[in-house]
Amino acid sequence: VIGRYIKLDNETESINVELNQVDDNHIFSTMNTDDEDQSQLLSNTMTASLSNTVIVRQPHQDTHSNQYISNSLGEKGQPVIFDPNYLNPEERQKYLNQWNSNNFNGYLSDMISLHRTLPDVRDEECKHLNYSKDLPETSVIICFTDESWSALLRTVHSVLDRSPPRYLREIILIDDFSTKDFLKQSLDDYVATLPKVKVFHAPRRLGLILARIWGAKIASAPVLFFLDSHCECAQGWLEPALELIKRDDTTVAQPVIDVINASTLGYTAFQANNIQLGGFNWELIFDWHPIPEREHRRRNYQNHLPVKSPTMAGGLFAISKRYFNYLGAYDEGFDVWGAENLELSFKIWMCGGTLYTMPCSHVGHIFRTFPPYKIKPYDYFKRNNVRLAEVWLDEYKNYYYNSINFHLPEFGDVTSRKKLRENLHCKSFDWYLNNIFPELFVPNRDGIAYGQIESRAVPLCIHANTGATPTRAQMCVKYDKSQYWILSYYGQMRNGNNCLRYSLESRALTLIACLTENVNQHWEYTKQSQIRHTHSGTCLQLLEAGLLMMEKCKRVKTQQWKMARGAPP
Ligand code: LR7
Ligand code: MN
Repeated sequence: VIGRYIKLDNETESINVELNQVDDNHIFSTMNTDDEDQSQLLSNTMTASLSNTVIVRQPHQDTHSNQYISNSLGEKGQPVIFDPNYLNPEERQKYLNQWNSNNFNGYLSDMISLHRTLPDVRDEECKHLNYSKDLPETSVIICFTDESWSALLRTVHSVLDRSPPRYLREIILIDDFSTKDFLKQSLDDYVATLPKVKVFHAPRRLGLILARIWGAKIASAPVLFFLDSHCECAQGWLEPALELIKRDDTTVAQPVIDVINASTLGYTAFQANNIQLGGFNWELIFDWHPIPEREHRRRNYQNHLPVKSPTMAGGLFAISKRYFNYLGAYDEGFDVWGAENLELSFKIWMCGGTLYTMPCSHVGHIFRTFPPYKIKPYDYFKRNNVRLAEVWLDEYKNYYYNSINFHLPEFGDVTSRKKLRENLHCKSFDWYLNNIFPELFVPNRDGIAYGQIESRAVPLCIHANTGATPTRAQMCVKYDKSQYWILSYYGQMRNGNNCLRYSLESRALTLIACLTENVNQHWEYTKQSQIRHTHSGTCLQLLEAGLLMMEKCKRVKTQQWKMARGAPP
């Protein structure tokens, strides 16, 4: 703390704030104000009086105790509202460079303590659980390429600071051929001062998947815990996984992945009654789903108990080293990034294991819109996915191939992976879908009407426009994906993974991501060929120029639509 109050320009009043120095260039205040004018004035005054400084405001108070908890930046995982306009040109350039090289606010990250505190975000029930006294040891494996210095080391310190030492054998850092200089000698030097941490520099770019396989080979503890290189482990993150794996080493456990905001670095936790489970769609893209009712029931509505998850996000999970190797680690033909998370998820379930999400274990992850590192000039994600589909999806692979128009890239040899599946006597993908992920939409199982929806009044077809634009009818075009619909058994009118939605409040007919059990997305195709919205009891009607409206149901041609009944072929 370098000061306590500041006089404002108008000289008549002074505000009592704490001024804290971060380093030579940065001072921030913990003044709690929602008054924009006041804070603006304060910032101006300070920038004028203290040259070469930036003011960042940390406006949040801890609402529970109603007092300031922290007096330094980002502590308790609080968001920092950061205004780059107060930076001098040189600092501002650094700030922009950090965004460019990380796709998150690396400049702010560098100002926050590597040991910053986080609140104990666990549900009350979690805090009173008793764990075995002799849990297995773990090797934490963190692969990175050109990661931000502070984000990487905050990940490392959060592991060191919040793991019971007797359960942490080592932290293995795999540097996947980074180009940034500070990730070489300086990192080695820094890490040499830390207990249990080792860095290994790859001699060439391995890609995330081979880097992980390498890390797993080096690891000496019976449990592997993988993390991304921009995470923060919260209080009690480790024990729940070790407990599950100790009981049964074919159990794979993932923490709740909390959100660290890419610009404010604020930490937001998911409460146990609100966590999301991993799924995927037929483009083989990972997605999130709410916990289905069947899982609530199985757990007797006890939110803190582990939840069976159909898939994993991929970056953050614990697995026994023995079981990881038994399952054949990852397909070494996967390049750079992607598909490995679904491969491991399918293998776990189909080959006799269990995949849980643990509501009592929390790890934050900086979510960003796209990765910043150099990528190869071909679609490795697609190639990885084709390998995945060939080996694990059986006849269901055609749904994926359909989504890429059956344009299969060269995907190499998958014989050894098929052999692996055979040797392990794994169950079928059909079994997986029916038993582990029954919520997934399977076109030929769950469709009751399909194809184009053509008006009986004029030759126009309902056309899918995503986003806020209302859905309209256009000239019918055969084989156009935007005109291919499936009415599901559950009443969804689907175009790919998007569903037709009508809300009485907004009176808008739009297309958004499908959600099961959402009344606004529930439709019927009636005997009179109407498309009826169940909740509002209205029918889809064609107006002039392809405009669509929901109207009172009546026998008019403009409310009649041709659609093929039965499941799609
Ligand atoms: O070539 C590479 N070499 C690497 O070492 C590419 C990446 N990496 C490192 C990278 O520095 C990072 O630490 O691998 C890690 C993952 O890459 P990210 O953070 O750029 O990707 P992501 O968070 O979007 O990736 C999610 O999906 C990936 C698919 O391959 C991996 O499984 C990631 O681990 C996974 N991240 C998570 O599950 C965290 C939650 C995000 C979600 C959903
Ligand atoms: Mn990540």
